[in-house]
Amino acid sequence: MVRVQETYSEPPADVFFRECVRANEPLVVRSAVKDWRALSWSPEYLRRWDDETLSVAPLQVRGPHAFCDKWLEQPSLWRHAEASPSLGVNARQLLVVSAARVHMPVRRFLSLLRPDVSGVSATFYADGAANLARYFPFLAADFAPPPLASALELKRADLWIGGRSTSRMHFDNLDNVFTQLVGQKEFVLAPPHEGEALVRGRLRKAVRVYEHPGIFSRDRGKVTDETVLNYLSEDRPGTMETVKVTLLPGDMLYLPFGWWHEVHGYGDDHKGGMCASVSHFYHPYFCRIGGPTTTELGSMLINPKYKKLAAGV
Ligand SMILES: O=C(O)CCC(=O)C(=O)O
Repeated sequence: MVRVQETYSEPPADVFFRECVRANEPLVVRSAVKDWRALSWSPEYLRRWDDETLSVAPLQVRGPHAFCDKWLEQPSLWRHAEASPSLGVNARQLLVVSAARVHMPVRRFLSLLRPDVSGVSATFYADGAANLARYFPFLAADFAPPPLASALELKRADLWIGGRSTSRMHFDNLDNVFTQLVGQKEFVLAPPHEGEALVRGRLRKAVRVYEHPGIFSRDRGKVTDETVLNYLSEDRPGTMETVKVTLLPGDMLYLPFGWWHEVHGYGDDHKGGMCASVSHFYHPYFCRIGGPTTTELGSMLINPKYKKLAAGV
């Protein structure tokens, strides 16, 4: 059975490294953060930066893929999808991205958080992708890297700001300390080995195009040359052993390298429907050999970057 340990006090960095990072075990620290200014973020607070431009992912708000960032589709639905893509690329499925990111001012982004209020049949998600440094530098002083992970080398912090959202099951080649700030997030988690047999070749990305207000077009979109190996080749089957963890504001989740995660975000009605989280991403303690054309998930090795640290324990 998959289990996630929970605690109410942040462990010291050496204990966290030994029991979680080196063991590749997730950890939930309830109410880990109490004094970050980010806990009081709201649409009113963000309106100070009304004219700043953001890059955000459009999400549908109706139908089977409502609020989903990605899903699978047969290539036959897409024009220009080659019948037999290159070796090791899954020929049966495309990984469809809800729509290419669009740019909009903070003011408009905030006004579209709640589709029931805006009347627009789309909502928008500021969904990571190194967005703190590029689009939200004005929020960087409102939180800080968590002390428990100080043995690891920080790569960057990403923000996840939107309303309702679902990030499809995938894994990242990073260690992640994820902190919930506003609203709730439900994580469906599975250890690295649970998904290995469900990855059958690289998935090719197909990206739709969004046009305001509320139009998502496959025909104007395209099948790209980008392929990925960190998504399942089918919808998450019931046989995949998972565990659910719900995070409330101030809760922290350590998401180790390679762990599968599907993430459902729910906005806080008292904060204009806003949901916000931050990931502190670290160079991972583990790694896999491979590159952008690898077609199978290799075994996990200790990242040579941490050789000294590994030798010292
Ligand atoms: O919060 C989300 O929607 C996705 C988070 C995620 O995938 C991550 O932190 O790696």
